[in-house]
Amino acid sequence: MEQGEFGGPGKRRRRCSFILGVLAVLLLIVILAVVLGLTLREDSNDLKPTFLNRCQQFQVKNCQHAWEVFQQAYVDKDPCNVSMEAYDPFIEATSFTPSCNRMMFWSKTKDVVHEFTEKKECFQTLEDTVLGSVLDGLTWCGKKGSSETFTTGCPRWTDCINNPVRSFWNRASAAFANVACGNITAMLNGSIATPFDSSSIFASIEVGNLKSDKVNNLNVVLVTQKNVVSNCTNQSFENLKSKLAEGIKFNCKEVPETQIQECGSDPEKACGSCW
Ligand SMILES: *[C@@H]1O[C@H](CO)[C@@H](O)[C@H](O)[C@H]1NC(C)=O
Ligand SMILES: *[C@@H]1O[C@H](CO)[C@@H](O)[C@H](O)[C@H]1NC(C)=O
Ligand SMILES: *[C@@H]1O[C@H](CO)[C@@H](O)[C@H](O)[C@H]1NC(C)=O
Ligand SMILES: *[C@@H]1O[C@H](CO)[C@@H](O)[C@H](O)[C@H]1NC(C)=O
Ligand SMILES: *[C@H]1O[C@@H](CO)[C@H](O)[C@@H](O)[C@@H]1NC(C)=O
Repeated sequence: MEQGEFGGPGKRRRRCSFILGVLAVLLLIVILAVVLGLTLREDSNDLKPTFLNRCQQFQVKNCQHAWEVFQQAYVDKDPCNVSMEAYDPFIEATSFTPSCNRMMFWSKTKDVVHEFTEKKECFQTLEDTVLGSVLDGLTWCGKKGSSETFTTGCPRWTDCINNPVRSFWNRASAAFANVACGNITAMLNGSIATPFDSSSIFASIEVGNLKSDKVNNLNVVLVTQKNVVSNCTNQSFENLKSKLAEGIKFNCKEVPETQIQECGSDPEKACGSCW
């Protein structure tokens, strides 16, 4: 036998330990996968405790009832056929009350707006209220013929229009806008070509639900970064104005992101004079 054809005894031993090494790694991967699989499966049952936990941070009379009517919106239904209206009982159960002059809307500025409202708790986004907080970041759906809630294998946002998560956010956004009062603020993105994007929830749901007998002013804060793409003269704001109920006044101001971040750390400015 030619040395090297199949490897000498030394090479064979090395190959042997190499194979053992590969087997050990494979075993580790299998163990990890099993452990991860179990953890993920546990997580999938987490919606109810998470919901109740978050709900109890707010003045909701009966969170258990809120959970039950929430579930009824999508359980035992085709996950692509859940309407906005299915969540009406949930909206009612939370008995959300607005904070006039402090309501903050946003579109394409998620990080900067939440960093700002969380730090000073003066302005309030939908996600800071009971309407949005209990389900922020979560996914859920039901299945025809089942009484369970699923958190995996659900349609994604764009898979179908009437999916449980999207319908929920549309309904909660409509409820938030419906009761908005006083001066309201909207943080929009000055780094994109169309800050008022007609496909956004802000444009397609919220603006149309603002009531002129409750809202005085809509103040747009157009957040700018290093490279300003759009300013307050952008044509899309004409579109916004045309969608506003008559009587609601429109203002727009370009504000650098750094200024908003600085205001977040100044309690007096965060509630008023930041822009
Ligand atoms: C969607 O649900 C409604 C009732 O919620 C029902 O009347 C309708 O037939 C359903 N559509 C489909 C395509 O399943
Ligand atoms: C505006 O949108 C761009 C592009 O999606 C993003 O990179 C940027 O961070 C956004 N600006 C703010 C203030 O959120
Ligand atoms: C509402 O906004 C208008 C115009 O920006 C301002 O004059 C008024 O003082 C504001 N009212 C409140 C309560 O903030
Ligand atoms: C606003 O943007 C337009 C182009 O979109 C530009 O012509 C104009 O000078 C800008 N205005 C200001 C005040 O920066
Ligand atoms: C802002 O307005 C929209 C129309 O609604 C245009 O399509 C954009 O091109 C415009 N943006 C800029 C930077 O001019």
